[in-house]
Amino acid sequence: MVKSLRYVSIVGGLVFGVMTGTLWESRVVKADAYKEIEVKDGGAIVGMVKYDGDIPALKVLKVDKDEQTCGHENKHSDELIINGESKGIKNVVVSLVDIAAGKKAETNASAVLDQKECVFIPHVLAVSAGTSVDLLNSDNVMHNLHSWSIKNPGFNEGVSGGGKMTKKFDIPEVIKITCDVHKWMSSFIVVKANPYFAVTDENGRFKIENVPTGSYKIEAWQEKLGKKTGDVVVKPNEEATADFVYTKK
Ligand SMILES: [Cu+2]
Repeated sequence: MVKSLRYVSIVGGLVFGVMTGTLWESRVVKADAYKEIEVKDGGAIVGMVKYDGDIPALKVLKVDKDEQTCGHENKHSDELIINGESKGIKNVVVSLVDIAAGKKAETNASAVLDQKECVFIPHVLAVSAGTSVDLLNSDNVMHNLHSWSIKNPGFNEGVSGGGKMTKKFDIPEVIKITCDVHKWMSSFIVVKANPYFAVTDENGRFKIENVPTGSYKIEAWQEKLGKKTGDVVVKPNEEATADFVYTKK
């Protein structure tokens, strides 16, 4: 059985701040680098992130530029997408915060953030630290990529129609990405210190696999609703459940 090391100080050391609408955090503990090991008889964590309360109406974003490409109708905001039936919340990043060692981070996997019909796809992209992300423009109009990063090198560059740029993200951080050409366009790249994370699907469900046996702190992050934490115990070759409920603010 793998003995899990817990760093309570990581949780205690989180300092939160809100700056230009972007949630950022500064970690006091930096020395506890994640270690890649072979995971034998790991377990999985599954769960659902749910909304409790009346589902708020989707915010309408005014499309007032490049309508031939972006569409003649206004767009709905992706900032809080709740399934009408299951009340599951889409695009919530669920992650383990205090895991010291585990599976290899897939930093070579191709991560893509596209701009298509003047919308970022996906709206929330989670990657392991050290991942290079391809930032695409699938439209025939000029877009811009503006990263509101604090720890990673920031950028604010135009990308022409059909163009692409690649940026590497080395430091764990929540980064808001906007296109300053089209004010309604926004997305997030969430850079994680370890590979134990998932983004919820349209039913609010997630699955994190190949987790070493042990007890962990698990965290959910949603751009409008903030963070929630819980505890989860993972047993060999079993599925543990971790559900989260956000109540109306
Ligand atoms: Cu744009």
